[in-house]
Amino acid sequence: MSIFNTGRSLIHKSKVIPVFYTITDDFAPYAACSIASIIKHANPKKSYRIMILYDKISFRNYIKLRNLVTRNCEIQFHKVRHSIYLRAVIKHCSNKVGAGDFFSSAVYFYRSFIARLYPMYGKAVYVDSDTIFLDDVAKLFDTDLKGNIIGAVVDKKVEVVPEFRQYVENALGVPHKEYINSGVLVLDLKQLRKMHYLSKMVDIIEKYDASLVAPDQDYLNVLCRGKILHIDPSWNADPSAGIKGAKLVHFNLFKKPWQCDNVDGEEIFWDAAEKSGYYHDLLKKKKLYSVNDIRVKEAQVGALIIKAGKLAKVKEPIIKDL
Ligand SMILES: [Mn+2]
Repeated sequence: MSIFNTGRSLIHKSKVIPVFYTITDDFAPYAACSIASIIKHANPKKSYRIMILYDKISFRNYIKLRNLVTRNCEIQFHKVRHSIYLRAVIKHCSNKVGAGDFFSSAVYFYRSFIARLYPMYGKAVYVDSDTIFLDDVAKLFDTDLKGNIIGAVVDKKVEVVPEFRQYVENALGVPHKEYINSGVLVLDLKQLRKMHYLSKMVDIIEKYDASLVAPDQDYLNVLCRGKILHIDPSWNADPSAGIKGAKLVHFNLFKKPWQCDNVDGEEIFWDAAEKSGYYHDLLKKKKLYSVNDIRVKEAQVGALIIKAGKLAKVKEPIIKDL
């Protein structure tokens, strides 16, 4: 734990709802919007603990995030220290930089560290920073996992993009209707510890050093296959597939309301942004976001789809012998 903790731990551990974010400094404004949306829909009779796992964070961002604390919603910060596992992940990621990978930061892998870093919790929720809640996260936390290791929503992008679909089926050996998006997760931490999830994942990383499309998400799908509860899609609604009745909107991958206009659900984002402490920062940033930036991003997404298409041509799954 770091000096950044709020220091008030009035909330009893067994009753608290732990919600994890994993960020690097750039993600702080979006995480703040998501956290503001949790607070907006929080049940006053319940207690929430937002855990922010980070690699680096500026003092300004720390103060701004910390300012979101309320009576029943505390915020804790945790700088993830280097361990043998993290070193392996960082080494793997550094090999991939420049290969057109979106997910070349070790921070994307931090969600895989939660079970190991927090032996005091049996269950937790993980959410990406590019999400906005429209309902109480406690309801998501209360999902009965029915003996499964994780609860998550089937990935819409895989359904929609043929290259992604072929990639998960051929390269990962996961039926596309089973492949989940890892942006919203209900985690059975006890089971993740019991199966030694982190060391298993690191073993695979070291053994194959594979260049995948969405590494941490792909590993989660492969390692937990058959033990994943598919939860209601309204808990991870993708604007490109419609957000009617959504309990959580996930501005995943393609279009972000803080970069482009006319994104489905943008008013939901800006509404949360107003309470995040970053409203003016975000508006300013959006104005500076150029047509060229949008083109670069589209080219990156295009490259990722091409990569998926290439990897889909393999004769057998890349990762075998789990
Ligand atoms: Mn996301």
